[in-house]
Amino acid sequence: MSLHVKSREKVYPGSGGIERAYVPDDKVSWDCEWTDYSPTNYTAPIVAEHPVWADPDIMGKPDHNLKFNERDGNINRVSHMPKPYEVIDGFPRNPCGRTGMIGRGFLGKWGPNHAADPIVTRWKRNANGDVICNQTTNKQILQFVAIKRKDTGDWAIPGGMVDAGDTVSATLKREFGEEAMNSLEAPEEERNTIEKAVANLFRCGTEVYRGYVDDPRNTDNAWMETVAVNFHDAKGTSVGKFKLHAGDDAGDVQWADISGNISLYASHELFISKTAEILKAHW
Ligand code: RP5
Ligand code: MG
Ligand code: MG
Repeated sequence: MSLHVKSREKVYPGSGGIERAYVPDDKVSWDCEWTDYSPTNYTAPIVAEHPVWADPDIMGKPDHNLKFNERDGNINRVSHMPKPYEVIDGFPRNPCGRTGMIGRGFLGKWGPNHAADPIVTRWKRNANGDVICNQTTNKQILQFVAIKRKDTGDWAIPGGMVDAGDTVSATLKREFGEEAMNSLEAPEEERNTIEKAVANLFRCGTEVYRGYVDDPRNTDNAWMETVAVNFHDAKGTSVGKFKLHAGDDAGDVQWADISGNISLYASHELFISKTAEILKAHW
């Protein structure tokens, strides 16, 4: 992962204008000493209220009993990064460096907040069903299911948090069903057909990425990590033929053409570019 950028964006999303301290590129690394570093302390009120999906507040409580870098009950606090993250004075420290903010912002967990990202793809076809190639690269054009996030308005992969005790594979399926097919609101019979097709396609995926996400909600003490998996409907006869319905935290949904010009939420461009490379598609 190159230097995180979105994790340093000035205005913290959804906070009503809370600003991070400015962190220049050469001060991102914790190895660079910075005695005057004065990050903003922000934890969103909804997180501070300690809902079931969030940890308790450990600010001013260095003797807390959260177990970092290990499985803590049914919460996975182990990072996907190659090394365990540092814990300084009882606080986990962002493995990719400074963000200009301490606390948890909108993230529930101290340390890694685990997500899963389903990248569902099909080939772009014309009305006759023939696959379309890009005229310059002569490579087949890939499409993926993109949702428009309600929080930032960015187009994104329909990913979601791995709930405590849940598996990555269950999360991939659930989030795709909720955000892109709106299976929650579909009539029961239709829901069954959709769920069967999704379950079939999701039986065999290709892991595209595992690690840190440059998410605009990251802080020095809480950050997003994900496992992104590609499920490719090569013939376009499975999930590729269903009508998409945005649901949950998605405001809109579409089959989006994949190319190097695409602009997406967090590090999602990186995951999509890796998918295009694996499937030898146009980029
Ligand atoms: C990103 O946030 C992940 O890559 C995933 O797409 C998403 C999970 O958060 P929510 O969609 O649940 O807000 O960092
Ligand atoms: Mg969701
Ligand atoms: Mg989501």
